[in-house]
Amino acid sequence: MKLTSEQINQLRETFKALPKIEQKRLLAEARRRKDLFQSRLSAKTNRAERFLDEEDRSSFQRAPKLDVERIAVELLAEEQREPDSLSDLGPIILGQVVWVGPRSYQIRVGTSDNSMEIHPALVPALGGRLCVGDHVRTSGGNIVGLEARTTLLSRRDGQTGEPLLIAANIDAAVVVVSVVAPPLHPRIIDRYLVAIRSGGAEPMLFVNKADLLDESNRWELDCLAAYRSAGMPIVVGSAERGDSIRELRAHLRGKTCVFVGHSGVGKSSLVNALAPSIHAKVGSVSEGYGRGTHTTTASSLYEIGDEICVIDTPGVRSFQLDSMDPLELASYFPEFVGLADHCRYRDCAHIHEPRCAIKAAVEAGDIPEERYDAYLRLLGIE
Ligand SMILES: Nc1nc2c(ncn2[C@@H]2O[C@H](COP(=O)(O)OP(=O)(O)OP(=O)(O)O)[C@@H](O)[C@H]2O)c(=O)[nH]1
Ligand SMILES: [Mg+2]
Ligand SMILES: [Zn+2]
Repeated sequence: MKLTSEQINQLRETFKALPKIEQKRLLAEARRRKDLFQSRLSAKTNRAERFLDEEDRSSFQRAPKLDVERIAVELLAEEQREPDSLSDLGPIILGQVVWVGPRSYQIRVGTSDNSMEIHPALVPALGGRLCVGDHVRTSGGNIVGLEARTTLLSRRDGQTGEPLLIAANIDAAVVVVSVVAPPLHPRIIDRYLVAIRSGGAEPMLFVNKADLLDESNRWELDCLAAYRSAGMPIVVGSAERGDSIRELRAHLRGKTCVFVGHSGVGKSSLVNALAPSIHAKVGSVSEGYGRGTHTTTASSLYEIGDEICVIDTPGVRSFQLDSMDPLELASYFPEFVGLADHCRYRDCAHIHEPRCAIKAAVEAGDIPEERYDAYLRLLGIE
């Protein structure tokens, strides 16, 4: 694709306005393309060298210098591309991805009862890279472009290291946990909190299955207080008994939100509690380990009234973050943000540095120790 310098400048501006996590996704894909191009080029050079004289060889080796950011910007252009010949395809109609299955995307066009199914092979530049919540341009039964994402939630594939997209254009992400069956795992909340903030959405915690709380396990909720100080609203309730469902709805009013968390914590049950007409499939929890049985297998977007859209997602076994440096990580800890200006060093990583305002605040009890420990743990320092 040939781009004018004006288009490149405009795309650079769009790129800068994207959520950090979306910029990282494009840069990672650009790096992958650059490596692929360079390994192909060096294979070609090796093959050709045998037949080249000295002068030709040096010109061959003067391969173009590839700038990863420039490739990322071109990728963005590719994803947002308008078809070359609009007249062949018909008018452009905007739609939203409401379901991503293994072999097709479901796109809602206009109103909720008007949707169409599209095979990923018909999405040339985007194949496999769309997620629920994406706003797309469609034409003649094809997806012909992707609107720039305002927010994005993604995680890292534990095996390939590639980003796995969870939901786009969400205002809020609700981390659903339960105290009993499955048991509470606060560490996953730390990771979700960072991923949600780096994707530009507001985080919230819903502690489900409050009906199973009693004197023997209520103390487990104590560790959640630290998240309140991290600016995360917390609602304790029960999808089964209907506790705090009204409060949850009030938090979500007017927003598009995604429910995330371990399998079996009750994400789909919460969707049903908020909107009984939806009938999202609900599974069971295994007797022995209290683990979920991975009932929801694909993400779906539901409209539930009060201008609320909810995206129900499959439960995860684990949640891995993209690697990030201390300065970026600290920026997702709101309790650190104002204070970090008072550290002695501007680029203080708040680990071993002298006169660190964050460490002083932890010692004074102004920042909960759990939050500082979470920060170190996420940096790989135990
Ligand atoms: N006691 C109790 N059980 C609940 C509550 N909410 C959900 N459950 C039960 O928890 C089990 C799992 O619920 P789901 O809604 O399928 O959980 P999920 O988070 O959607 O699970 P995945 O789709 O596998 O990720 C079901 O047996 C529900 O009946 C609750 O508030 N209290
Ligand atoms: Mg489910
Ligand atoms: Zn510091």
